Amino acid sequence: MTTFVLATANPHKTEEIRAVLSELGVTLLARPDDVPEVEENEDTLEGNALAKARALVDATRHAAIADDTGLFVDALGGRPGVYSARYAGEHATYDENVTRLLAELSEVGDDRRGAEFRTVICVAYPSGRWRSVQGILTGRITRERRGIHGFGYDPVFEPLEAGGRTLAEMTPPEKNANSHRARALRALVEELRTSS
Ligand code: ITT
Repeated sequence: MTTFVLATANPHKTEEIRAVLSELGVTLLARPDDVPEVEENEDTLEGNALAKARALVDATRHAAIADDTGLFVDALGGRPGVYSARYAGEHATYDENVTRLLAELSEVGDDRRGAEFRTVICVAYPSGRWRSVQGILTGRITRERRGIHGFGYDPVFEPLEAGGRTLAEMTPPEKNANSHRARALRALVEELRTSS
């Protein structure tokens, strides 16, 4: 299996991707520091993931993989979705985004707080060929933050099969065993096995 450059600039995502892929036998090269961050201007996760992967292919001439993730909340018609990083404003912190989410859902009943994380992983090659795969984790948004692990919306996201714990109440290996990102990464490895 090929070696890939990892396109994400997010250290939390990098750690999770490395942990899952090392178990699956894929080697990753670090993202060179001098590659500028890509503007995420597309209106789909796949469009953004492809733009991020292609930028790294152009900069390194190596095959690259990129992740784009969003939180899709049922009661908000799928928002913040592709715009999850800037839900509370252009340079919003994780904490500000979570505060806005809890505020928007404050009047929403316990039976209507469904949501899902979707991760699209894109692999792009110097030849111009590319592929994408998706991983989905279904759950609900809690009424308050719980847990100290993970990042982003993890403290308020309770996966359906997690026995009432949020993702932030799971250790990194527990999150990585079944998360949206882990599911997408496993699909990627399957795709690489069958297409090579
Ligand atoms: P790169 O584009 O450099 O990969 P990013 O932080 O911009 O990093 P995304 O656009 O994919 O990443 O992610 C959008 C937001 O979704 C991110 O800022 C987090 O708030 C949230 N997010 C992504 N993955 C998450 C996860 O596993 N758990 C909780 N929140 C997550």
